Order: sequence, then structure tokens, then C-alpha cells
Amino acid sequence: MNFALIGAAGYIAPRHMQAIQATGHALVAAYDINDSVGIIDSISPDCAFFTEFESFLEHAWRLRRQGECALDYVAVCSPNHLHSAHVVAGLQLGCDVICEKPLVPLPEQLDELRSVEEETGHRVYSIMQLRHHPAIHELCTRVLTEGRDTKYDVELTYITSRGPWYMASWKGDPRKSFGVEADIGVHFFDILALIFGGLERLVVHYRDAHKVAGYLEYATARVRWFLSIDAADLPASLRGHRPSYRAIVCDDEVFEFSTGFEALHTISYREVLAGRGFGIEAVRHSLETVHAIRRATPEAPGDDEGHPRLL
Ligand code: AKG
Repeated sequence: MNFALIGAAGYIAPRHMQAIQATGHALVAAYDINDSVGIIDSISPDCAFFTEFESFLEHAWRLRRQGECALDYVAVCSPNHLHSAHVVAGLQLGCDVICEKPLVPLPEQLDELRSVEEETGHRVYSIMQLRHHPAIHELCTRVLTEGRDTKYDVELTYITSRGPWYMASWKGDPRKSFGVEADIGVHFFDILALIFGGLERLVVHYRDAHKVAGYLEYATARVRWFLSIDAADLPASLRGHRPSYRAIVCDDEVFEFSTGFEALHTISYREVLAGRGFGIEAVRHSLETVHAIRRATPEAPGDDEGHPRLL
């Protein structure tokens, strides 16, 4: 099948290019306002490339009219605030769409996307690669098979360090990224609800541009959480050696998922192409959680509710 990629110069775009190639498909058109996209040559040397969205769209419509090399999928990894517009463009081109997380920054935009899906007969799927991580599968299976009626005590530490480029890019602009809770936290808000059920209470204890922390209570778990992109927050033993520390301690048992992210986009693509993608309703709860966290005013932690990094 033929793929187009919107946001081809971005941080995560190479993972999409690799996934398109690894699943046996062709990248035939790409767009980004930034022209640092030489990596395309290693994946698809004949891929058409545009730095103006209008020219990209014109090309895509021409492909569609000509029929021969028509697009089947549009992949979207543009800045978060543009996802909705780019997903709509892809659906209206008559394509299915694979979009980076967060699918949209505001939950109400999901209803608009649902209408465009109905109008066009095409579907959008969100990349939620953490759902495919083996450590998360293990924890999920454990909790779901145990079927306990008391709440788990959970401590979630999610540190994925990013250098100064992060704040200089659109990711550092909350009007575009909607903050680290939307850009990165969405992964674990998503899996916490999958594993521990409905969200009952949400409190934010701390927030700045690099980190957020708080307490979430689910049907079957009490979760103290800490999210940071600051390398200074890594455990001392990892600093300077490894960029990430991601772990869920569930009743004293550690489920670590610091590594193993490289292949998850390809798995995500395989699942979408096999008809098992995560559509609009699958991501609604995590986007609602992110939105509520962004609106919450930080308050002091209650007893046993603060993550140890804050104390
Ligand atoms: C991103 O930076 O877009 C990610 O999804 C990365 C998540 C992580 O590093 O844990």
C-alpha cells in the first residue's frame, strides 16, 4: 500500500518510516515545514516531498485522481495541535490515518473526528505504543487474572530525559504540545486505566514545564505518579548511562519498561493493518485524564498520596 507522512522531519518520524518499510509498504509522499528529511533516502528514495501543506495536498489529490499510485494511508506525526487538522485532511483524501499520540489535545475534538469518519467512511487509529510493551502485558495479565477485590498500591515513575532541544521545539510550547502530561504522560494514563479500571480521583501535586506529579485512584489501584523529562531526575546509578527510567511498582513488585521502545511503532503498524488498531473510543479515557490534569490546580499531597520524588 501507499503511505504519505505528515511531519516527516520530526523526532518520531523515523519510527514511522521504519514501520512503513518493515510492514512491506511504500512511502510515496511526505510533508514537513522543515526540510531536514534526508533520512527519507534510506527508506524511499523516490518519495515526493513538500515543505508547503498546500502543495502536498495538491499532489495527494492528483495521485487520487490518477488512481494508479493513490494513497491508502496517511501517517500523522506533526505537532500535537495540528493532529486534528491533518487527520481530517487524510480522511477527506479517502485514506485511513495512523496518528501519533495524543490523537487530539482536547477530548471534544474526538467527536468531530468521529463525524468525519462517518462522512468519509475511513478510520483513524492512534499510536499508543506502550500498550504493546511486554512488561505492560505482563502486569495487565497478572492484575486481570488475579481479580482482587482490594486496591493495589502502585508507584509509577516515568522519566524519559530529553535535552535542551525539547524546550526549543514545538514540544516546549504548551499551546502546541499541551505539556509533558499530554505529550508523554498520555502513555501511562492510558495503560493505568486499561489495567486498573475506572478513574475515581485525580489530584495534581506538582507541575512545571519539565515534570508533573500527582495521585490517581482507579477502581483497583491507588497510584502515586511522577513524570519528568529532566535527566537530573534519573536514579543516580543511571545518570549519564541511560536516558530513561520507566517503572511501575505494584504492591512491591517492579515492572520496568525503560527499554524496548524501538520496535513498538512497527508492532503498532502491524496491529492497525491487521484490523486491531486503537480508534477514537480506545483513546478517549486517556485524553480526558490528560485534559483534567492540565486543568487541575496543584495541591499538597494527602497522607500516603505523594510520590517519594516529591517528598
Ligand atoms: C514521544 O516522545 O513522543 C514518546 O512517545 C516517547 C515516550 C517515552 O520516551 O517514554
